[in-house]
Amino acid sequence: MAEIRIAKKLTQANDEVAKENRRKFGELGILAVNIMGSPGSGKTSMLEALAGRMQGTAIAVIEGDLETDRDARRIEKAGMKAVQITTGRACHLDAGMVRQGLEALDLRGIGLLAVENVGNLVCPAGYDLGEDMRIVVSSIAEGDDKAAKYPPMFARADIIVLNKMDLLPLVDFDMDGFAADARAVNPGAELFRISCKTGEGVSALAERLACARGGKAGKTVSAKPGAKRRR
Ligand SMILES: Nc1nc2c(ncn2[C@@H]2O[C@H](COP(=O)(O)OP(=O)(O)OP(=O)(O)O)[C@@H](O)[C@H]2O)c(=O)[nH]1
Ligand SMILES: [Mg+2]
Repeated sequence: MAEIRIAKKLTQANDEVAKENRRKFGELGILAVNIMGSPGSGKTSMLEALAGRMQGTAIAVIEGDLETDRDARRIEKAGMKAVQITTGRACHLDAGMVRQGLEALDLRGIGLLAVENVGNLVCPAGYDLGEDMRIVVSSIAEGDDKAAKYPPMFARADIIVLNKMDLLPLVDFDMDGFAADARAVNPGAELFRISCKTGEGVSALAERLACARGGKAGKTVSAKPGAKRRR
């Protein structure tokens, strides 16, 4: 019982900081995107692929990993600003970590802030970071059953990205089954099929994000407390 009470308090504290983050993104007109998915699904690769296709939108990235700054270095190499948060043992980012990341970034001129969450299909789903949009990256290599087996992660996604489409001829993957499971768990989510290796589908995703960013920048202050979230 005591453990349950503590967990509730922690989540409430997280939600307060998430609100502050959301307010800040609203004031700055920045689209904040929380990118989640299994280790190796292609979260960093997707950001690298998007970088060259989002002309006119400067991207900054908060990278979350248990150890190393390898992903942040990849992001900088691709021309984006980056800050690495190493969580040690924590299997997800929380709103306080994102706030710390924001303090370390120069956000002037930034249109899109991407938060690459710790690779994990379970824990990150439970934490609001103050984001506008959630993207779950799954991949052909992981198998077609992930939406059905990890529903909380997929249920809260605005966009589901199915990456590594180039591997489809090599892997037994039931595309219709994956799409049906995703629809059953989350009928409102948009599905993008991409390959970071060949570039297939990445431009369409870039256009979708640019459009969302345009909508956000057009609002004066969009981060009102209690603003609509599909939670
Ligand atoms: N064939 C193929 N390989 C890909 C594709 N996208 C990513 N990869 C490879 O998949 C591996 C993992 O990609 P990352 O982008 O590092 O994955 P990640 O989700 O950021 O991984 P973590 O940060 O460890 O959770 C790398 O070897 C990539 O080169 C793709 O579209 N096709
Ligand atoms: Mg990564």
